[in-house]
Amino acid sequence: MKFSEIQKQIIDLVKRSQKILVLPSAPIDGDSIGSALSLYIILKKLKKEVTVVCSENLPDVLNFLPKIQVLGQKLMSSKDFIITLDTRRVQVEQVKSVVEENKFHVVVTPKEGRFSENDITFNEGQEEYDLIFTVDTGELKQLRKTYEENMDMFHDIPVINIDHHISNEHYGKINYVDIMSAASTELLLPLFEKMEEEFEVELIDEDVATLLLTGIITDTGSFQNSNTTPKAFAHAAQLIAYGARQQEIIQHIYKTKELSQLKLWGRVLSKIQTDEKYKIVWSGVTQQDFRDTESEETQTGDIIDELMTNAPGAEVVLLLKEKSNGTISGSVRTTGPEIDASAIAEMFGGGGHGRAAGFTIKDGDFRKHEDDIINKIRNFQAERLGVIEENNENRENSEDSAPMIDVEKLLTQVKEAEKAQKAMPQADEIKKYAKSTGEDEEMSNEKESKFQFKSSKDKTKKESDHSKSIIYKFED
Ligand SMILES: [Mn+2]
Repeated sequence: MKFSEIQKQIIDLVKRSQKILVLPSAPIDGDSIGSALSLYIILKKLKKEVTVVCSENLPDVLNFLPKIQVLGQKLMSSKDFIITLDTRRVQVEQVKSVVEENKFHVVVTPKEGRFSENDITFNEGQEEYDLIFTVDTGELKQLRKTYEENMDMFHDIPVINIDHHISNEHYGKINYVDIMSAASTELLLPLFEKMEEEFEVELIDEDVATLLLTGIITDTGSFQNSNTTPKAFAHAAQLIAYGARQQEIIQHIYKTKELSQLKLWGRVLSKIQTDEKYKIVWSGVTQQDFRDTESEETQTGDIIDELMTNAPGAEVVLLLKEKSNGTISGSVRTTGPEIDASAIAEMFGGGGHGRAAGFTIKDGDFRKHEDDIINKIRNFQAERLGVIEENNENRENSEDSAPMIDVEKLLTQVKEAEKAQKAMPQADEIKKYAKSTGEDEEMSNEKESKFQFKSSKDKTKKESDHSKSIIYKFED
């Protein structure tokens, strides 16, 4: 079936539905939540009741997204029995429950006035919805608890499945699935445009455009992954023309994280030590390092892998981390299947997999343990490599071969990246700048990307048609 026909079917079903449930896949990413929230805005504009639920936590970096506050974590389950009070007439002051033998009382205290029997309705959880949208969800299992706890609902209520995963199981009543799309939001854009025509209302605003662009940017790794098609670029350009706040997305999702990560990476590099003979590369981060670089303990997860890829000559890569709870944790990576990382971690009471493992040492005196740990790993390697122990002098002098890791080069890269990062105008400055340009300034959007650094409070009005050249007018 042609996509235009599927879109038509979706629109027909939306017309016939009033209470709509929108479900992004878990874990939440920019595409799943961008799809879900843009649908929320569109359906609200069409005067529908809309609920968005995901049982998993939202990553902090996505907190800036418009309408993020509507995301709920739990669906009223099909087993729930719901007593609903109509509060248009009388407001609720307090609710408590009293248990008696064979009776359970719900006591509702009104703010003012009195509740009557007519204010009460009874509902069973799932009967509420008449349409479900799943977005960016290859199989229903990916909805995790929302699916596990409400399986019946997915049989009883029509499902519209909007997705781009190659593994999509076509479980919907309508399956709007295109594996050639870089993101699910890419599929929503033409659907929303068709809805605009059909319902004869303007639906795609700057918030919707921002949400859709978020999906494309995150799923293509900011247009770096191999799934970045010409169509993805074209859709992104179209969304920017609709007023998508591209710089706001980049700023929140990539830039803020990157600077602290870069600094931490620089710190780890500056403390790198190597043992050429036993092919070990290691470094350590202390609490002081985390404070100095304004980074989080969790950010070392990427760092160990970064170390790995940059030390091809090493066999064992180790990162020691002093944790805030006073313990030391060690992450071990090995560069070949013949070196068992879990065996190394086991020497310190840990474990893991063949190529990646970890351990924790409770008494966290960092310096005291570091030498001891490295010596044990040297012995492990000595045994494995069958190397006859030479004296220390020989070991220190064996610097004629190429280094296992080129720290100098990497440090230069970090410095340059930090410089570039600092040269980037920050969102606050841009806001000020946009304000200082005055009320009546007009500019074309292709002229200067700086003006896309708008906070969500800054209003822009489109003065021309979407497809023609775009002129923005700033209001204060
Ligand atoms: Mn996706």
